[in-house]
Amino acid sequence: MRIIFATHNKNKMKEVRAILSDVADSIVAKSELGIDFEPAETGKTFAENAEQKAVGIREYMLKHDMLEDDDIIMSDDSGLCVNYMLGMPGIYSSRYLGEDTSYDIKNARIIKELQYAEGDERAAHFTCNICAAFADGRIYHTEGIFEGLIAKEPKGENGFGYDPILYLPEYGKTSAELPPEEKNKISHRAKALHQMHDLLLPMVSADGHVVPQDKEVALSEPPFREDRRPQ
Ligand code: ITT
Repeated sequence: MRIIFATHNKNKMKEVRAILSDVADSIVAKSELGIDFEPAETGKTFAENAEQKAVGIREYMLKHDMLEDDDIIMSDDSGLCVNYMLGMPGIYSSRYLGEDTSYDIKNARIIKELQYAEGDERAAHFTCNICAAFADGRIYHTEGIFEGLIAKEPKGENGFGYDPILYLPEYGKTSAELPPEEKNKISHRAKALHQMHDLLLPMVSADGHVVPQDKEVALSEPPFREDRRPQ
C-alpha cells in the first residue's frame, strides 16, 4: 500500500511518516511523484476542504494513469479557531490577512482582537481533519483538536504558524515553546493521524495490499465515515 499525501508542508510530512509508517509500504508527498496540481479549496468546513484536496489528486492521478490499486491519497486541512472571533480564522487560517502576510503580523492582530478578553473568553483550538481517498472510491475522515488559550504575547521559536500564540495552561507554555516531539504527541494533527492509523490498520492485509471493500473488517466505532463527517 502506498500513501500519497497532498501537501507542500514539510512539517506535516514528518509527522505523517512518523505515525503511519507501519501501515504503508511507502509514504510520499505528491511533489515526489511530480504532481504540481492544486485542487481548489472552496469548502465551508475543514472536512470539505480536506476531501477536495484528496479527491482532486485522486482524479488527477487517474486521468494521468498514475493511480495504482493499493494507493490511498491523503490530505489534511487545519487551522486555528478562536472563540472570541466566532471561530475565525478557522478554514481561512493560511489566508487570514493575506496569504503572504507574516505570522508575526497575523499573530499580533489576533492578540489585539482579544485585548478585552479575559480567562476562558480567550479559548481557542487548532483543528485538523484528515481525508483518505482510496483508489476504489472509498473515503474516510478523522479529526483531532488541540485546545488552549490565546496568549497575551507570542512566545517560543518551535513549530510554525500560530503556535506562538496558543497557550497551553497545563504546560504553562505556548505550543511554540514545546519541544517538537512533545507537540507531535498531543497536537490536533497527531490525534487525527493516530485515528487514521487505527482506522487503516485492519484495512491492510498481511502482504501489504488494501483489503477490498466487500471484505472490509467491520469496525466497532468507525471514527468519521463520509456520512458521519464532523461539522
Ligand atoms: P497544505 O495545504 O499544502 O497542506 P498548509 O500549511 O497551507 O499546507 P493548511 O491549509 O492545512 O496547510 O494550513 C492552515 C494553516 O493553519 C497553516 O498554514 C497554519 O497557519 C495553521 N496551522 C495548522 N496547523 C498548525 C499547527 O500545528 N501549528 C501552527 N499553525 C497551524
